[in-house]
Amino acid sequence: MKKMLITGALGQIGSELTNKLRDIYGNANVIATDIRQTNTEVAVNGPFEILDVVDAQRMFELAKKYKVDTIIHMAALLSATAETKPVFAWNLNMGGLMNALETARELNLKFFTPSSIGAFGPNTPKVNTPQDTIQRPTTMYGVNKVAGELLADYYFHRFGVDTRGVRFPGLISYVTPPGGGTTDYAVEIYYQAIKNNKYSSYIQKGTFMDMMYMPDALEAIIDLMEADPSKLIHRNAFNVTAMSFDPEQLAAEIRKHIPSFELSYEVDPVRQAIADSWPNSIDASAAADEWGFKAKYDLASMTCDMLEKVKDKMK
Ligand code: AKB
Repeated sequence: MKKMLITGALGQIGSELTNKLRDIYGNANVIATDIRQTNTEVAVNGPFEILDVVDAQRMFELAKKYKVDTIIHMAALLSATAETKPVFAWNLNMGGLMNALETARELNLKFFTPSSIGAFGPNTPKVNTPQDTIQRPTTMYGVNKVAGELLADYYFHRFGVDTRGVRFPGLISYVTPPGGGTTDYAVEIYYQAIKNNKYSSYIQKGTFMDMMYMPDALEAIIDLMEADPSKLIHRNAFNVTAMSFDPEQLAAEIRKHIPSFELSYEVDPVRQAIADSWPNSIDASAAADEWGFKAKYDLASMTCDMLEKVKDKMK
C-alpha cells in the first residue's frame, strides 16, 4: 500500500485508522472520506473529501483523482441500527460495498473491508467458533456481512481483485465513540464508571462476546494488508479476537481500579437478541497461521489503559 482512500473515515475505526495510516504512509497519501465533515483532526490533517458511499460515480472519481492504489471501505451501519432500519441498512451496506468493489476492479486497487462476528448466527458453534463453519445469521447486519464476505471472495476469484478482510469482534476505544452497535456497552461502561461510578447494562449478565482493543484492530488491518499474498488461504473474513467476557467480568476488572463501581441491568431486548445469536468466543488460529495475527491487549491491560485515557479525556 502506498496511497489509500478510506470511506467512513470519521467513524469509530476510521478516525483512528486514518491517523495511524498517515503516520506510516504520510498525510498526503491517505485520503479520508465521509458523508459529512465534522471538525476533527482527520478532516484537517490531510486530504478530506465528502463521499456518500452509495454514490458510485463520486467514489470512482475520487479514487481516480488521487491515483490511490488501495481502497479501505469502512462505511457501514452497525448491527443495532441496521435492525431498526433494515432496508436502509441493505442499501447502504451492500450498495456501498458493491461501489467500492467496482471501483477496485476498474482501477485495479487493493481492497480491505471488515466483516464481523455478526456474520455468525444461532446455529454456528458457539465456543471457539471455527474459521470455516455454518453462518446463517438472523440479523440484517449479519446478512450484509455474509453477503459481503462472499462478494469480496467473488471479486478475487472472478476478477483477480486483491480483496482482504477480517471478522472484527466488538472494538473498544476511547477516541471516537461507536454508534449503533450491540457491543457498544463495553465502551460506555468505562465512561460511566469514571463519570458516575455506576453503569446500567443493556446486555444481560452471562452474555459472552468477543472483544478487542482498538490498537490491536488497527495493527490487524495493516498487517493483513501488508501480508504476503502467497501465504493467504483465506482472504476476506479472518476471525480475529483478543478476549471474550460478559458484563460481570468487565465490571470485576473495572473494580480493581474503582472498587465502588456498581453494575446494574436494564436489558434491551433487541440488542440482547442480537448478542444471543452471536458466538461466545471465536477461534483466530487461521489469522495467526496465515499472516501472524496476535493481539497485544487482554482484558486487564486494556482496562488499565482505557480508564487512564478516558480519565484524561474527561479532565
Ligand atoms: C456491532 O456491535 O454491531 C459491531 C460488530 C461486532 O460488528 N461492534
